[in-house]
Amino acid sequence: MKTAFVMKLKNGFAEEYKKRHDAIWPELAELLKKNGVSDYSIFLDEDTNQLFAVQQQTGASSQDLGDTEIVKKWWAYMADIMETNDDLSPVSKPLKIVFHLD
Ligand code: RM4
Repeated sequence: MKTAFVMKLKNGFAEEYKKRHDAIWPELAELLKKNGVSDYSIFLDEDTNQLFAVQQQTGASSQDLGDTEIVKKWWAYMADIMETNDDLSPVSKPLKIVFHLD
């Protein structure tokens, strides 16, 4: 199942965001894949700093893995450049699919 959600980057951190994701922690990548997340991309609207994430998931979404230590650590690591909730999880909103062409 393909799902999508939005998050928010703090202004001026586009380069840093990409740099950190280019060097995503292997253990996080492994956890995502082990939990059925694949074909996972995040796009940035440079005018609004909105992050648009899209992924294939067979089970939990990447955002549902926040109870694992590695995701909590990653979210804390990213918190200085993203809009977060009090628990440092990224503010994220799931999106409704309205069109798909195979
Ligand atoms: C994002 C955000 C998401 C995580 C990806 C890898 O910035 O932290 O929750 O799944 O990185």
